[in-house]
Amino acid sequence: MNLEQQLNELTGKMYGKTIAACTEAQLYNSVLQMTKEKMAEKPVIGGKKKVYYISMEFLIGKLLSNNLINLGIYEELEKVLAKNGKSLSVIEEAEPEPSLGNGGLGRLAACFLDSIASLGLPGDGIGLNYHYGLFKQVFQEHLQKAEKNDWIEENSWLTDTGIRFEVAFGNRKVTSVLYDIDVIGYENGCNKLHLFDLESVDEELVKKGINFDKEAVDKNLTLFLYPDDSDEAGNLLRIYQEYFMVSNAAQLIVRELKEKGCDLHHMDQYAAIQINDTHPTLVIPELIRILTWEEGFTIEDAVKVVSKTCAYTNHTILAEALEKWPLAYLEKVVPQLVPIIKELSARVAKKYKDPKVQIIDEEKRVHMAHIDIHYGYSVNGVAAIHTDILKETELNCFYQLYPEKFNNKTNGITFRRWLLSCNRELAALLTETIGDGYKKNADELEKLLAKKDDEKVLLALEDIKKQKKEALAAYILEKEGVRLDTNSVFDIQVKRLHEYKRQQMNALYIIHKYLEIKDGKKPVRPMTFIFGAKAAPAYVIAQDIIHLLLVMSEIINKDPEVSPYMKLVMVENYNVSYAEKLIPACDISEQISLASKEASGTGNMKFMLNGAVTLGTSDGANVEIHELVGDENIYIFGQDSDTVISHYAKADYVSREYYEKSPVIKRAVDFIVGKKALAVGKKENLQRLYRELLNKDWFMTLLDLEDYIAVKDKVFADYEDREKWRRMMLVNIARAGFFSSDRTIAEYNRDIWKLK
Ligand code: 26V
Repeated sequence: MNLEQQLNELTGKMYGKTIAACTEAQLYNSVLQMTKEKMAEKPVIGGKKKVYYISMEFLIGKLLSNNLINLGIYEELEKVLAKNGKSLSVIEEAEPEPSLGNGGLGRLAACFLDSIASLGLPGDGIGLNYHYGLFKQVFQEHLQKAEKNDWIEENSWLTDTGIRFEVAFGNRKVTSVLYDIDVIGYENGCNKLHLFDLESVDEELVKKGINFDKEAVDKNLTLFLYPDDSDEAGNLLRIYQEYFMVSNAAQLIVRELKEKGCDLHHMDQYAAIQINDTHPTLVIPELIRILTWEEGFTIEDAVKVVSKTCAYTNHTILAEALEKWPLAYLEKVVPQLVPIIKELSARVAKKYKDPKVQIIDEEKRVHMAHIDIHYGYSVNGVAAIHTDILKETELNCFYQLYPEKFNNKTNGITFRRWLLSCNRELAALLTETIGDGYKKNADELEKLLAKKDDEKVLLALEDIKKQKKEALAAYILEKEGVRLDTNSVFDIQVKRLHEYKRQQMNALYIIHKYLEIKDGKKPVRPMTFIFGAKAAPAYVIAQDIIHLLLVMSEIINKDPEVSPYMKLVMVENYNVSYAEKLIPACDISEQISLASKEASGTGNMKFMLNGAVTLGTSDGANVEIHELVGDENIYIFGQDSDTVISHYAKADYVSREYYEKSPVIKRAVDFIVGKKALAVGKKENLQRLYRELLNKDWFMTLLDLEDYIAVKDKVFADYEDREKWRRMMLVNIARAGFFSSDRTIAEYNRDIWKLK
C-alpha cells in the first residue's frame, strides 16, 4: 500500500471520510496515527549499555514535522496531501505544543534525544508527564498574565505502556503510570522518552489561571511544570516532583537491568545515568537505598557502583538557581532518604574539612550539586568559558579535589528541527549547492565557504531571508496585529526573561533610537525590534521589564513620526513553535547577557545556522561562535567575564556613576519615568524598574550600555553594505556545523557514557 492509500484507509476508519473530505483537525489526527504506526515499526536501538538522560524538562515542541523528516517521508506526504487539496504546513498548525520545559535546559534535552537516536546510540529520556506545560502567556494592560497551558488531547504522541510503579513519600504511597513517546532517529531506529504520570492526578484541582491546591500532592503532582520560582508550599511540591521522578526512574532502570541479566554490582557496565542539572540528584541516594535495602548490598558496594554510574551536568553559575533544600523539607517529603543523605554527608565531612564542599551545611541545607560532584564520576559544563569558570571560580574547591571528573561539553542543537524543518528553503539551497552530506555530517557545511564569492549563492541566501521575513511578517500581523516592513532590518531577542540576559539593555537602546528620531535623526533604513520572552510569575523585575517593552511598543508603533522608521513588537506566548518562525527571519541575533552569566545559550546557535549575524558579549557559546567565524563576521561588545567577575569580587560596580557620567544613558533611563511612558504605563512598575537600574542593577546593564549603542549602530550601518552582509550570512551558516548536537552527543558518548 502506498502512503496515500494508507492515509485514506486511516481517515476512512477514523472519520468515515476521504483525505480530501477531512477537516484539518481530522487530518492531523489521522496523520499522527499513521506516523505513530510507522515509528512503531522501526527497530528499537539496542546494545549492552544504555544512557538514561533524566531531566525535569523535555521541551520537545511539536513533533509531527520532525518525525516525518526523520522517517524520511515528509516530502512524499506533502505531495499526497497537496494532490488532495490539503497543505501539510496548515495541518502542522493543528498540533498542540507540549511546553514541557522552561527554556534552554529543557530544549537541550529534547535536541539531545534526537541526536542520541540519530547516532544510533541506545539512550532514553526519563521525565514527568505534566498535564499543563509552562504557562501560556497573555498580555493585558501591558502586563503578562499566566494561563494554564494544556496539550494532551485524546490522540497524542503518548502511549500508555501499562507499566505502574509505587512511590512512597514516607508512609504515603502513590501509584505512577508510565507513558512513552517514541523518539525516532534521523534515518535510524527508535529510542524512548519515558514520561511518568500520577495515577490519581486530578485536573479539577486547577482553578483560575494557574492556581491550584499545592498541598494535595496525591492529586497535583504532575499537573504543572515549575516556572523556576515559588513559595514554600511550591518548594515542597517541587521536591515531591523530583522524588517522584527519580523513584520511578530508579525502578525502571533496575527493572531493565535485571531483564538484561545484569548483576547490579556491575550496573555501570549497563547503564550511564546523566543527571540534567541538580533536579534529578535524588536518584543517587535513591539507588543507594534500593541497593542496600532491597538488593542486599553493603553501603560500600552501593556507593561505589552508583558513583560509577551517575554523571552530572551543570547549566548555570547563578547562585540563586542552585538547589539547596532545607533538610527539614527532605525529612517531610522523603524521610526514607534522609539517613542515606546523612551518611553520604558524613563520609564527605570525615574526608574533607573545607566547609565549602560539605553536603549538609551549617544551616542544615542540603546542597544538591555537592551530592552530584562527590558521588558522580563526571561533572561537565555546557560551553568552554562556562566550564572554565566552574573550574577556576564557582566549583574551584571541587576541581582541586577531583580534577579528573571535570570536562566540557559545548551545547549543540539538532539540525533536523533547526534547519531541515524550520527552514526548508535554506536546506534545499544547501543541498543544491554542497550536496546533502551535511544532513548527516554537519561539518560538511564548511563546503559552503568555497562559495564565499559566488554571487548566485549569495543572492539566493538573501532571497531566502527575505521570504522568511515575509512569512514571519504575515504571521505577526495575524497574531499580534502589527504590520512589519520586510525591507527593514529584523533585530531579534527571544529567550526567557531574566535580568542577566539584559532585555532591559536592549530596551534602553530602543528608547535611545526613538529619542534620536524624535530629534530628527532618522535611520537610513527602518528597524524592526522583536522580543519574545516569558517571565517567571513571581519574578517582579522581569515583569516590569515586560511592562516597559509593551509600553514602548505602544508609544513607538502609534507615533506617526517614528513608526515609519522603527517598529517594536513583543510577541505573545513565545514558545518553540514561534521560535521556528522567528529564527529563520532574523538579521541580527541579540545575545547580550552579562559576561560570565549565560552558561552557553543555544538560541545563538540556531540564529547563526539560519544566517543571522550575532551581536553579543563574550559569554557562553558566543565565545566559540566568535572563534569560528572570526572578528569580521560577528559583533562583540562589552566587558569580558574576568572584568565582570572582578567587579563582583570587589563589589565596586555602582550603576549610578554610569548614569551620571553619560548624558545618553541618563536620557534613556529617565525616559522610563518620564511623562510619555507614564501616560501609557503603570507608575508602580516603571518606577520600580527605574530605581532598580539606578540603585542596584545587579546584572550591570549600564556597564555595557554605551559600548552596546556604539557597536549596534555599527551593525545597522554595516547592513547597508549588502555584499559584506551576505558574505557574513554565508560564513555564519558555513561555520555552524560545530554546533550540531550530533557533535555534542558524540563527545558525551566518547568521554562519559562510552556506549559503543
Ligand atoms: C533557574 C533559575 C531558578 C531560580 C531563579 C533564577 C533562575 C535563573 C536561571 C535558571 C536556569 C537554570 C538552568 C538553565 O536553564 N540553564 C540554561 O541551560 C542551557 C542549556 O545548557 C544553557 O544554554 C543556558 O545558558 C542556561 O541558562
